[in-house]
Amino acid sequence: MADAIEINFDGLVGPTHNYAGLSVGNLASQQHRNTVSHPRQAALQGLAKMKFMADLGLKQAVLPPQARPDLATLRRLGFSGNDAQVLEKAHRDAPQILAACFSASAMWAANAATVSPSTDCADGRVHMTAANLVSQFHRSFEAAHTSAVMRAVFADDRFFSHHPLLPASAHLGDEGAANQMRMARSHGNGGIEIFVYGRTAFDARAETPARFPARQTLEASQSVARLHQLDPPRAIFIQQNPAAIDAGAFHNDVVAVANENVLLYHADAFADRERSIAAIRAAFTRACGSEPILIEVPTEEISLGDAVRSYLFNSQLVTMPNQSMALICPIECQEIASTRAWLDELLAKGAHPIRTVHFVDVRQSMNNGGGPACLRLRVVLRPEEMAAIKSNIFLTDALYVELCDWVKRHYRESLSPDDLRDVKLIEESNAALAELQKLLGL
Ligand code: SUG
Repeated sequence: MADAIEINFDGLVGPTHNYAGLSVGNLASQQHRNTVSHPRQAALQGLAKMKFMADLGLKQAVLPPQARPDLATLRRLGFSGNDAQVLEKAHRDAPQILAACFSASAMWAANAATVSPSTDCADGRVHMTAANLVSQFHRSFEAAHTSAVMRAVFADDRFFSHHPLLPASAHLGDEGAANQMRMARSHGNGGIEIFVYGRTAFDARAETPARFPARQTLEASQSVARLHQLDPPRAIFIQQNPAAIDAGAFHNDVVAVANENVLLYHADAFADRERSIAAIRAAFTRACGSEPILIEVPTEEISLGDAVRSYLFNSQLVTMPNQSMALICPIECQEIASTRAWLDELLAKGAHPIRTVHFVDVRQSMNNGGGPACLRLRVVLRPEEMAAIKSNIFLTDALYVELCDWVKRHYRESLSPDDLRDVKLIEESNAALAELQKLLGL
């Protein structure tokens, strides 16, 4: 299946994008708590990134936002009456719960699911497990809807196998592809899947971060690998460095990114660095018959603090149509001296296939701890698998224009914390999503 390609499915930012400081351990989310957000700009920034990727010659698709506020969850928690009354009571008694139910966090599609390409799976189908996201309340109720969207988009069961969400328990906290990296000689070849977990749930003596929660458990990662029918030697489990989580790397994709045979990672990304790297190298070499290219960034060149501030490792590392690689970085990497210098040097020394670096502005998402790579879910598909997708979700020039126009007609320019009690926001969001559904043929 050498002709398989990678498609980036980006989450479209929803009309209620706001800053409520909901994610403990996510420094940007905490820093921007209760500041004014700009939903229209956020959505246009996301769309501009998608268009940029498509213009590079890469296949780009879009996933719809979810309906927010989640009134069903508010009612489940005892807020009653008509919609306006539910908002008013929640705003008065539990403003953080109201904000959680308004969160547009489904935009970070890297947390939507874990996906294994058909070539990795014993039954030759693409396997998908939507993430339960149990570790953060506001993200936990994305899961059921995400699962439904995945089943609707990847509907043909000759090609796609969907697994139910893992049980909604802290023991099985699953954050999707943000904690999984795939490496192979090329996207179409069989490869290895590296699952990076934050803690071991069933071992009370295991090392855990001291300050911040470790969201992904080993037991969740192992379950996904089993469900996806991965060949055991090709599925490896590496613990994320608790110090990285404590420095604000709440997902592995804040400190590491892989593409085909290249792994770019911070020296402090993994617990027991030498053993972890040796395990990755050995598994890759055994499975792929050649050595991987491992680019380690030392702390002396980029501190963990700068890695988290810049989101350098949340860049998208992609294979270009001419087979070279490009790194699509958040614009913050250009503004921080250490990452800027490191990127200049990366391009100067060439023992790796990365030939170009581009910068994209997704600041509205970055303010909530979501960089370029957080916004997308990677799916490697063979031509016949791609042809089985019937909805109008692949980004063309025409769809891009339509989506920008749709955003400009429906999204507010800004949202402040107080706006979350405005019942008109519900009507506006519903109208926007109803129109989008038709536009995307979902
Ligand atoms: O889960 N932020 C998201 C950011 C997710 C980034 N994704 C990846 N690294 N793949 C999170 O912490 C902030 C919401 C708020 O504070 O309003 C938030 O949910």
